[in-house]
Amino acid sequence: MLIINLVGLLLIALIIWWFWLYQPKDSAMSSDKRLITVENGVYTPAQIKVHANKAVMVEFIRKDPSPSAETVYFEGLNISESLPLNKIKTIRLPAMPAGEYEFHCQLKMIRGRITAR
Ligand SMILES: [Cu+2]
Repeated sequence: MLIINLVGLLLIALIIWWFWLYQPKDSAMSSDKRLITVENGVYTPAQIKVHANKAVMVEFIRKDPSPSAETVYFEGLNISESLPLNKIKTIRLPAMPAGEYEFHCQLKMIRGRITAR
């Protein structure tokens, strides 16, 4: 009886740990540089997370030859940069207050989002 109770407690502890306490390592947060690929009309990844109030470098590599994909605009940051084809372009983003920031191509067909927190 005691053994069964112990096993039950252990299971409960395991469940609590798994669902509430365990958090997979957030690789997006741990590195200070992100590489975003522009290909087939999408940004990959299209969602990136950054630390709020801390400048960050993002790298873009554009494999999408369409002219509209060439420029990336960061809403609310007043940044627009042109992306060379098949070459890594590094863009420095200023420290952002916590919030959501959209980025997109010239015609807003390709969209992404930065979450600063
Ligand atoms: Cu476009």
